Amino acid sequence: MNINSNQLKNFLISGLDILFFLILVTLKLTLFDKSISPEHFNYKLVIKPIIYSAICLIGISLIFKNKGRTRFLYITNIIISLILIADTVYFRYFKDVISVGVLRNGVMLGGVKSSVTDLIKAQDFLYLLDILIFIPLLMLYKKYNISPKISIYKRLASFIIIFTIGAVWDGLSIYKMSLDQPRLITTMYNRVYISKFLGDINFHVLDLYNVTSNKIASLKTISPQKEKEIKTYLSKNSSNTTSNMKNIGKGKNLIMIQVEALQQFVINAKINDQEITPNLNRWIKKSLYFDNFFYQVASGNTSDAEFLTNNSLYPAASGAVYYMYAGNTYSSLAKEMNDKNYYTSVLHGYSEGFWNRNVMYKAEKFDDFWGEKSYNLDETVGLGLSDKSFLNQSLVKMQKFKQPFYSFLITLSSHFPYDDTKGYDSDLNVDPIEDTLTGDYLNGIHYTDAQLGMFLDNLEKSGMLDNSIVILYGDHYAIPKDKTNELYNFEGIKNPTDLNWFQLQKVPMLIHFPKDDYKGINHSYTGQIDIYPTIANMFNLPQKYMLGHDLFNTKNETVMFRNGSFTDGTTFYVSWTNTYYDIKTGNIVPETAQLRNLKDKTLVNLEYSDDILNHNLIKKFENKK
Ligand code: GP9
Ligand code: MN
Repeated sequence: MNINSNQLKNFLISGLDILFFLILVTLKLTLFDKSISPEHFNYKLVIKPIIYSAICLIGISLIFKNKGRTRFLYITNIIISLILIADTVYFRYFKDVISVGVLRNGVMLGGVKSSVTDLIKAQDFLYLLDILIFIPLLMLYKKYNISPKISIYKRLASFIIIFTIGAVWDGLSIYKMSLDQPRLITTMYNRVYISKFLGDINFHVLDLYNVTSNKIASLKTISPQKEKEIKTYLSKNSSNTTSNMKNIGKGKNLIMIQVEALQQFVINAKINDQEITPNLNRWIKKSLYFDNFFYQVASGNTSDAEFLTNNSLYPAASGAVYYMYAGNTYSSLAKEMNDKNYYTSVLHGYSEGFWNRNVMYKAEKFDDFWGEKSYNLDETVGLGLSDKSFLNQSLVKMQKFKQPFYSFLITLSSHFPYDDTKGYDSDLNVDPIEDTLTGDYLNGIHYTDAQLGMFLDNLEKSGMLDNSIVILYGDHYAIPKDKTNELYNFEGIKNPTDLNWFQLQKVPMLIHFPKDDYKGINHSYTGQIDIYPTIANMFNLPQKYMLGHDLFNTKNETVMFRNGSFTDGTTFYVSWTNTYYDIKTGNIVPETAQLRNLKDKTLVNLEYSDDILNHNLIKKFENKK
């Protein structure tokens, strides 16, 4: 079919609005990506998903008649420009992009010390410059609007074809990222990364999709009977028959330290006759130490650990609570400590938006979140601000806090893949496992151990420990499953079973009391979910909606995991093989009625926890009071 030049000219003019939209939107989104990650920017990585997302929008525009199409593209272009300006300004302060959660929880720039006007720069409005191009184009277009009337059927057909092409290509880009970063798309733990590698439109579409699907899940009604059943279970679960250690924290500060990737196998362990964690070993001797304490995180990883210890509820089965349920009401540790006139804050020297923390901490009612912006980033070790500088600067902050306070500190430097050997400057001889992940990890945790020792010693010297209770624990494993053989070799475990693996999934947990009181070792099988009820008993806080147990007043040693596995201290149930192991002998044992009952109870606990989150039940329970 030969197209004469006149027809070609008409075709190009009639499609000018589409062409301009595609070029300008691609350019703006690419420039935005460069602005949020100048150091690692590679347009080749992001240009395709950006174009695919623009093609989807163009596909939608084809539904409209010509003038309507141009108007749709014009308005869409303005909206994209405004989103880019807002994300640019937000990124300038939070090093993050805006999400629905940020808007919903009002974590905008309101609390920003420097006013928003200081953050907006004239060049930000360059994103709107093309609108001026569009206006003349519109005039030209109206003048030469020679495009033939296109029937609704043809318009629908072109919408379906073009939108489908764009959506399939875009979907493949998103799927590829989900393979490279398995948890990222569902947990959205690093919004900047998604925006950087998929383009800002795709990020916001994914964010909207996640929020909408969570909203739909929560629309499923829950029967009043089920609500009552959960409420009754919760009140029974936290009723104590004894009152050991009750209210011993009255008027005292609470300092809770969550240590990045502190896995228990390093405690009191040596390599080449050197202690790996000499400082923690020393402080464990001055504290009450729980040597059968398990992490219970799921795909929310670090943020799940925080959620467990501050709310005593289970993490989400998939995705991250910190992202999916940041709009819920919680009876969190911070909220209940606030009600006791404590000053509550989180201290973590990393980007405020990572794991949606700045949004979630507002929901948990922390008075303040001292994030990366509140620290002098004078030294980097591992993922960001060094533990040494973070802890030294945090001590200075804490000495100014109104007392009594609850301070929740989260360390960072001992973060996977533990390869900052220069920063760790470790004196540990890890031969013959140097150049392995485990060898690198030992150097990393040896570094963090030294900083924790310095911090605790300084707290002691400052006299702050005379009136503070300190809880320190690890957030999750350090050696991932695909490197477990290194760990078995290090531990000298031959022919490992799932029981060996599970027994290695412990993290240290210590509680230090003034004057080193109550020190010793507690062998009870416990988990992160039990920390909050234990604190609640010590500080006389209400224990209303907790699924964990107060470790000083419970016989219950059941530790339940998100995947349905559990242990009662005698037997370990591994859900993925439906197998029971006797902990003492390591042998596989048959299911008994009691074990069956515990298996069912684990699933009930997980179900209740999911219902509490999906239906925002704490808000309902509080409103009915
Ligand atoms: C970042 C740090 C790491 O803030 O907490 O989180 P993780 O990758 O361990 O979940
Ligand atoms: Mn972590």
